[in-house]
Amino acid sequence: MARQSVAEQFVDILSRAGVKRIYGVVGDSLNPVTDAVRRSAEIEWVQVRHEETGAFAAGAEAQITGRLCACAGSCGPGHLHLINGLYDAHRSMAPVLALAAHIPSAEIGTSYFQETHPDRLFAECSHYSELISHPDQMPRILQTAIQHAIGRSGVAVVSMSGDVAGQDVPQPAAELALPTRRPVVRPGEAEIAALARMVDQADAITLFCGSGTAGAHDEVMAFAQRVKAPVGHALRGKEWIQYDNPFDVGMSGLLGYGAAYDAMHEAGLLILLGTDFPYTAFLPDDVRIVQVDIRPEHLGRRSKVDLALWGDVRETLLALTPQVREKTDRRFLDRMLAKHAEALEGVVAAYTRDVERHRPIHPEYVAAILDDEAADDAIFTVDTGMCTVWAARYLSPNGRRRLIGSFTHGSMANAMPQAIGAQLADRSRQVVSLSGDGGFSMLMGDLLTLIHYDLPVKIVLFDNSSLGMVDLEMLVGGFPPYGTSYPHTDYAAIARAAGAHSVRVEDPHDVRDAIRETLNHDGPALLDVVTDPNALAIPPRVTGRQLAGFATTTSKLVLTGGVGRMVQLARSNLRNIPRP
Ligand SMILES: Cc1ncc(C[n+]2csc(CCOP(=O)(O)OP(=O)(O)O)c2C)c(N)n1
Ligand SMILES: [Mg+2]
Repeated sequence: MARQSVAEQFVDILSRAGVKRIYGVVGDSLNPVTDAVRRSAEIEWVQVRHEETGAFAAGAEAQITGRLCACAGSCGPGHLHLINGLYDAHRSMAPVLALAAHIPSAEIGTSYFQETHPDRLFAECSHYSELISHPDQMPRILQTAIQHAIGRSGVAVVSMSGDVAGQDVPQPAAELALPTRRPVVRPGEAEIAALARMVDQADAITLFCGSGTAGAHDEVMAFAQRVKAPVGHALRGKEWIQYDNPFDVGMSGLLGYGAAYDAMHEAGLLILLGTDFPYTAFLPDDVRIVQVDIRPEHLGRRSKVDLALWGDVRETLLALTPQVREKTDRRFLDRMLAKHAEALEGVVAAYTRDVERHRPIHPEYVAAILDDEAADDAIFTVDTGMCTVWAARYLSPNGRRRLIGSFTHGSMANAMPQAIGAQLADRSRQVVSLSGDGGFSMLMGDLLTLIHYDLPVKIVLFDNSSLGMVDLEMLVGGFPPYGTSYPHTDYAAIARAAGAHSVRVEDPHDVRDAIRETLNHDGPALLDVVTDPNALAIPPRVTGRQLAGFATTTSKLVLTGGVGRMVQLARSNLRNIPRP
């Protein structure tokens, strides 16, 4: 049998684990690996302009496909550039394998040119970070890394010097047992029975859902129906829960809306389903709380819990629902649905006034039309900043659309890089990046990657010449805005010069046509919408201190956000309340 190099075996094992592409920038220390990729029929090298983009793209591809995805950086600065995107992937629980190439192995520890210690560097943003310093370590280290990334849903990093990658493996890899399917994890019978007792005893139950409810829409609805519970969600639960939901009371948190906060605080029993929602200020401390999570380390770390269940949400509800008595009293549910509809009606009225004539263009108007015009199975990637607010409030999930952002790590510049990974996973699907001008310009070089690979990503750029979210935070905190504004930039001209289709709009009357033209274009396209930097949204719960901040700066800048099509769901849920 022909001899195989460590690099060839590396690529071979990745492809057997389902990896389709490696995002990266080449470099001397990576050469044996990139050469093995060049000769591989299964794995493609995606040549990004900045390694951070590659890590974000791999993380997004993993979130869309559920498969292991990969990125690579050359020694020192090359892999250092991966780090922010890897933090995001890890905290989004995306299975990503990163290769951090290392300086020549004989030089490690001598402060050699470009020296870093990648196995230490990536320890915090991974489940596993190890150095392959001898060919004999292959294939076990790589297999272990893959098992960590898939099995524990997050990042694993393998560091390896180019000289090690270029050596022959002592023996061919045996068939490896690679875990590719998730197991069923259900709490024990005693725990399910204890929860069933608590549910039977409780009068007013609220469910609060996070990303752990992925794939459990029907089970959550069936349980809510049985116990007449309002259902709220965190941002990462939105795409899984906020559609076909007769129990919807909206979203809690800094960007929240509707009655989720009240439903959680006025309940007798609050059940947290697959959520690691970080803002303890929004969680009640005088309500009985049950938490269900697949990750035991998440249990009880945000609020006190009266009962903790270690298990998958869907499996837990499948076991629990038949064990609880059906409740007939809908009073709490109906009161919360009414409160929710009322809260949404209020903001709709505030937002819809004059918005078609408002100049500069109101960003909420853009988001509302985008929601209307985008495909039913679109993938939206959303920049951190005000775009997150508009996406949370205006994009309507339906069980087929996807919504990806940097919702836990909170990094800027995520959306366009994530769109690259989402689009490469499926070229035929509509992928729309909601980008802020600050975020877009941060990794703007990778607009060239879209063009290079002719990826039909649609970038909708909310161009407010400002770091708008921080402007708002300064205002809320009582600081005068500083360091937040940018000179006006014609991003459409930049995109056109780079080879993308582009449109710039400044008149609200042109927004719908421009969005249609952009979405219908058969190739990469950028829509530069000049938006109002002062279209601010305030969180529904602001503390006294924060309010003092508002009072000391100017309050007339403040506009509460609208809520788009959600109001229709709230209205129809109200209509569906059975009349006695
Ligand atoms: C990498 C990074 N740097 C800084 C921040 C702090 N930050 C959060 S949102 C934001 C402003 C984003 O501006 P832009 O992309 O233009 O969006 P806008 O809020 O204006 O819509 C900043 C600076 C961050 N989250 N991530
Ligand atoms: Mg901006």
